[in-house]
Amino acid sequence: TPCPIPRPFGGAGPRPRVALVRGVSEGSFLERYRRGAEEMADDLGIELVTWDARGDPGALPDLVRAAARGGAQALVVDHGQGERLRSAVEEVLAQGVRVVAFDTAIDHPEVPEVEQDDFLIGHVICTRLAQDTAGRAAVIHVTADGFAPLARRERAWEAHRWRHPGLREVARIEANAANAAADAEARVGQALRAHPETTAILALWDEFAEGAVRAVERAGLRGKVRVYSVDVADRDIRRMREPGSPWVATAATDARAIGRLAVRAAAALLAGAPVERHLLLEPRLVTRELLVEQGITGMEALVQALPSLGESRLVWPAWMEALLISRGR
Ligand code: SR1
Repeated sequence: TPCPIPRPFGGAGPRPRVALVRGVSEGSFLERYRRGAEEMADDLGIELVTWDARGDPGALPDLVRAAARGGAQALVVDHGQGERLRSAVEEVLAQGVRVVAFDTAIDHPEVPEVEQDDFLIGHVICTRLAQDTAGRAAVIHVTADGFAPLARRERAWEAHRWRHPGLREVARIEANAANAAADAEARVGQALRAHPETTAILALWDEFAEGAVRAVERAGLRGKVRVYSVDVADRDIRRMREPGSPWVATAATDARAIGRLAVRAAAALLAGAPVERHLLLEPRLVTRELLVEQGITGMEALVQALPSLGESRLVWPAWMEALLISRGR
């Protein structure tokens, strides 16, 4: 029997409208997230509109309200600060608007949260750092304040420092999320001058890693300081593959899969389908060695080599697959 496609999908009416309300949009990883969300919306016949706070968490609550006033039936909100956002989210929920969070701890029973399993991401990259250095390293740690994924990754770093007392944090940098790579480059450069004993940099966002790599190269420290990071994108792969690159490993999911999952979760809520509260994507370790040895030059080849980075199996109700088939996708 054919699978019925629920309203507001598949009928003759106007396309359902979903808003991507972005706290942070800077960098290759989050650009790939946007493209993934757009593709999934297109596949499902959703009109996707974007609102962008450009790294200013204070602007996000008003954008949530504006997106609802603009007619969005569901929102995907990323990189907000839960306590600052909660009342705006509760207001729009009360108006019947559905909400999905990505990298935002809203902590509301009606709001599913998409996450890259950030404790695990932190664990995976810190394990590699500890293994490569036999548990002894002088580490510059680059993060930013006020972002749930970074706070979770940092917890893993704290646990690893407890586990390996020889991992010493010589500097903790809180870089500016609105100007991430350039700010990280400048501040890592200063930290390298202040701490010439540094042997590793732990950068909890690939934008910070990009800045850290430039700082290491500028300081002529290739071969002495290694960079460990989170996230992967085409630009990162190119950087990691450069001869003698200090960027040796990153722990990541594919941002495209995140964008696609977030939009499917919004679509499922719109159709009245249940969605799990915590939608966790599985991260993988990507090493420079793997990229060079397997000749991987971009994200599509990386996903082929590590298929668990590809499309998530989460939130695929039967009607959604039927809808895609009916739309020739
Ligand atoms: C400012 S938070 C940056 C992080 O958000 C995305 O989840 C990426 O993983 C990035 O590391």
